[in-house]
Amino acid sequence: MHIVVTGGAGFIGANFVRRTVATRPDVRITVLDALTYAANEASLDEVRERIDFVKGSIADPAVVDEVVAGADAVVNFAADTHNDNSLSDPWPFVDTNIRGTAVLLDAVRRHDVRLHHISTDEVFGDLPLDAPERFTEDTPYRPSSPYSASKASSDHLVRAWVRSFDVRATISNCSNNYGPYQHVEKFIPRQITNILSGERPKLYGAGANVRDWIHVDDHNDAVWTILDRGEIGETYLIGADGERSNREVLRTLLEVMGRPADDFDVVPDRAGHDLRYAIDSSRLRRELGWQPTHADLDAGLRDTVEWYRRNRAWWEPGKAGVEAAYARRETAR
Ligand code: NAD
Ligand code: TDX
Repeated sequence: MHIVVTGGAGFIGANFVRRTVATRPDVRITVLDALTYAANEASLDEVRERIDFVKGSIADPAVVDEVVAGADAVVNFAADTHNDNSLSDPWPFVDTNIRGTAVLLDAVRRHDVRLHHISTDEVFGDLPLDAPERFTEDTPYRPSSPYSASKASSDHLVRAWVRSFDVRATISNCSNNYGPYQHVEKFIPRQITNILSGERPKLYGAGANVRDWIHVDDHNDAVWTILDRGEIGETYLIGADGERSNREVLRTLLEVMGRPADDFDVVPDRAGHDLRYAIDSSRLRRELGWQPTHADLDAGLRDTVEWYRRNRAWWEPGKAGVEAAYARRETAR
C-alpha cells in the first residue's frame, strides 16, 4: 500500500508517519508538506530513510497531481491549525484549509485515490460549560473562529465531492491532541516550555474553558482503524473522554514540574474563545471496534513533560519567536 501523508512534518502527521513506519513495514509513505513555520523536519529524522519526502503545498495543483498519481490513499493532515493565528491573519487558513482541500479532492477524483480527511471537533462550535451534552456525528456545524470555519468548509467540500463525483473519502473529527512533537505555540507545550525556560505559564482568562484531551497515538490509531475498516462517505468522531478545564491541566503540569500551584500569569482572553468541547466517540467504538489506550491523562501529561525535558534541541530554536509573537499580540489587544 502506498499512502501520501500531507502535513507529515507537523505534530499529528509526524507522529502518524513514525507510528506507521514502526508498525506497518508494508506501507510505503510519501510525505507532502509545505514546511510552514509549524513544521519541524527533525520530527522525521529517525524515519527519513524509510519515506519519500516532497516539499510542496496542497494548494499547488501541479505538485499535488504528481504526488497523488499512483498512490492508494491520501491522509490529509495538512492545515493551518492555530486559532490565535487565524484571528490575526485568516488568509493562510482560507488558502490551505479550504483551497488546498479542494485541490486535493480534484486530484483524488482524477486518479481515483482514496482520501481520509483529518478534521476537528471545533467545526461544531462550543458547548455550555456545565451540561452533559457532547458532540456526535449528527451535531450541526457552528464554527466560531476563522480556523474552525475553514475546517468546516473543508469537511463540506469533501462531502460534496463524495456525493457529486463518487470520490472515495472518509472524514474524522477529533478532539484536542497532546503528546510529543507538538508545536510550542499550543497550550500544553507552551506552558511546559515556559516553565523549562524559567517563564511563567500563561492562562487565558479564568481558565474555565474545557477541552477534551486525547493522546496523539490514540488519534492516529483511530485514523488507521478508519482507513482499514471505515465506510466510504462516512464521518467518525474521535475522542477519549478526556474533558478537563485549562486551569486543571495547568495545575497538573505545575505539580508534575515541581512548581507552586499559583505560579502562572493570567493573560487577556482569546476573542470568541470556545467554552467547551466534548466528543461522543461511541460510533467509532461500536462500529469499528476502536478503543483509546492512553486512558490516564495525568500519566500522559507526565510523559509529555518528560519528552520536552529531554528534547530541548527540538523546541528551543523556535521558542523565543513564538513568545515574541504572543507578546506583540497581547499589547495590540
Ligand atoms: P500542525 O500545525 O502541527 O502541522 C501542520 C502541518 O501541515 C505542518 O507540517 C505544515 O507545514 C503543514 N502545512 C501547512 N500548510 C500546508 C500546505 N498548504 N501544504 C502542505 N502542508 C502544509 O498541525 P497538527 O496539530 O498536527 O494538525 C494536523 C491536522 O489535524 C490538521 O488538519 C488539524 O486541523 C487537525 N486536528 C488537530 C488537532 C490538534 O489538537 N492539534 C485536533 C483535531 C484535528
Ligand atoms: O497560552 C495559552 N493559554 C491558554 O489558556 C494558549 C496557547 C491556549 N490557552 C487555552 C485556549 C484553549 O481553551 O488553552 C486551550 C487550548 O488552546 P490551543 O492549544 O490553542 O488549542 P485549541 O484552540 O483548543 O485548538 C486545538 O484543538 C483543536 C488545536 O490547536 C486545533 O488545531 C484543533 O483543531
